[in-house]
Amino acid sequence: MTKATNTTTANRIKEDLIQKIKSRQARVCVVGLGYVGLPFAVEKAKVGFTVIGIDQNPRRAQQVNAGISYITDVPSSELEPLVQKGLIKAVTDFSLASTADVIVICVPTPLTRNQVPDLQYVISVTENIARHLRPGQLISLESTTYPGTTEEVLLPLLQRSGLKVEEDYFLCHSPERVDPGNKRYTTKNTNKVVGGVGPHSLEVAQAFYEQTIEHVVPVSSARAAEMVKVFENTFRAVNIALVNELAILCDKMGLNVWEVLDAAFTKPFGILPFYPGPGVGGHCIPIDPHYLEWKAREYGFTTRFIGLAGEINRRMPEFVREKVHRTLNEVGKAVSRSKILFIGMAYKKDLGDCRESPAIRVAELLLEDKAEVLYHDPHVDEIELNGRLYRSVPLEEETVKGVDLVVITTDHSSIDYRMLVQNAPVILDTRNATKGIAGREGKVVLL
Ligand code: SAJ
Repeated sequence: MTKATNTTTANRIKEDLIQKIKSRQARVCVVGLGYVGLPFAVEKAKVGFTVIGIDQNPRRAQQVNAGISYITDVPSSELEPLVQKGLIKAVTDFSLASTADVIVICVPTPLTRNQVPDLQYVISVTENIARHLRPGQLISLESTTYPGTTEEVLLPLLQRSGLKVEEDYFLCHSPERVDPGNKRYTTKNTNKVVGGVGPHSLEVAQAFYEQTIEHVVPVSSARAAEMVKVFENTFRAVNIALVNELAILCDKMGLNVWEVLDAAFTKPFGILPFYPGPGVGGHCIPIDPHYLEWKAREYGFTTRFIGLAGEINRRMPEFVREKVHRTLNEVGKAVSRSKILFIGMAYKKDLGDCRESPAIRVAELLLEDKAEVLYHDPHVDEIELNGRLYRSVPLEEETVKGVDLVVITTDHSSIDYRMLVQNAPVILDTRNATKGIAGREGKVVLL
């Protein structure tokens, strides 16, 4: 075929796909039905797209097909009717991938044990997609990753199909921006950045995302879109590390870091609120910046802020452990003969997610110091600490009175902090969750 024919064909393929997308006739495949993929699938189905979800976990597929949501931000009452109408179906294999016009990849991008990007899930999914790739498809990578992944890893795998990107199929990166538990900003109203491997891919991707997201932000390439997201999470990691370092310094100087920060954040411009804590959890902030750190080394560049922020944030559980020892010493008790009640095991408030949770790290360190540990977390029924299973205890006055120390590690909204302050012998509050509770003076030690 001559180039001209190719161009004509390519344009027709692109126009046909855009038409299918705009008429909502396009079939959407979401790979990875986690905290990103499931809300995304629901948003697309709500506007009329038929969505096939692919998840390697058969239990997740069963739950989705039964209309049962396992993601806090997706009520089953929203999922179930869409499944009933046949707008969402979950499977565990890729046999239906070729029936999809748009395939969105929302699988995890963790780190290996030695802090190196682990793209095994992205690679295995892309290899499966390549086996089912056909003309007229848009492939979008949403997983957070280093700049270059879409063009350097996905594209060569997809090219194995013999199809040509920008002519037969289209490829983009559109980073997920999900803040788990955020009721104000959802998949629908969070601005979405999109970058294509070429202008045709960008055009198709923009048309797709504009169907359900209020504001789509095009950038010049997939690499730029990848950089946007790792920068966003690096920005958070560095600023959290800054206030964590300040907390350690204020502790040494006998200053109340929470008072200092609250006053600093009264400045109406040029500052953004971040607060110290027992460390940084979740599957994003402790991990994503190291994707950029790793890639920068390829250019002979050391991203010192990222390394330093990670070091400070990872050190916070040790700092809390040391403060527990000091707090108990103040009342003449040794950790090794103390009973400590943890309030919260999840990595952040009002969620049950414990991935990379600093609360777990603190509890395990104190178990190593021979403390007796129990915990209450309304969102976490049971947890493994140093290889042993613990169950959340009911939060009762007798329990609180019966321990030597209460450590607040996650500031869940539903906790009765007043009861804690009234009944606990002493509290180490790493989240300032007892702020404004009468009688906390002399009872509550702040991070
Ligand atoms: N944390 C602090 N101090 C702060 C803010 C957070 O100690 O001032 C801690 C939290 O307790 C938690 C950890 O940092 O343990 C991460 O919290 P997070 O809310 O920054 O991170 P995620 O993983 O729940 O969600 C983030 C998104 N959060 C926000 O933008 C508020 C965003 O960075 C990403 O869209 C998302 O990860 C992602 O998927 O990348």
